[in-house]
Amino acid sequence: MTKPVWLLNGPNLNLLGLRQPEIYGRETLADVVAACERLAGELGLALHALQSNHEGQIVEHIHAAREAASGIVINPGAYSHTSVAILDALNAFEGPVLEVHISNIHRREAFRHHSFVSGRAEGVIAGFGTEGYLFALRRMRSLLK
Ligand code: CA2
Repeated sequence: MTKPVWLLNGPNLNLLGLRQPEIYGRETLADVVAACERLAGELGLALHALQSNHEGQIVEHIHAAREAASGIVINPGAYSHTSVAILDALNAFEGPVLEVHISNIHRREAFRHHSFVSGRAEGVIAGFGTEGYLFALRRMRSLLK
């Protein structure tokens, strides 16, 4: 059986839909995961969704993904801009990695313009709202063919 795609969401993304809708939209994380599960089903992919507010926990999830995931779609949240540890963990993962940002990080504060994860990712999607996760899943399907 094909391994699932892992959808990893980083810190504060559990608050989606509850605050700052002008930046992150009105959908909750549960809504986003449900939409991703629906699309994954249509694409013939299995999906395993996780969210953590803790850098080390995200690193542990990526380690577990080495055996259990075919690919990773990750929104590392603010850790995108700070975490060499998450980059190193992703470098130890052999499958495709796609990075998603709900907002257009390049149009925001300068400290958000650089992502450590982007240097590892096969592709980066930013500024398409929560639809970006769906675009990433479609691309992941192509990469896994
Ligand atoms: O645009 C994105 O997806 C980000 O990864 C979101 C991160 C931010 O630090 C990155 O620069 C860009 C923040 C996620 C915070 O999510 C919230 C959602 C609702 C209310 C408060 C925070």
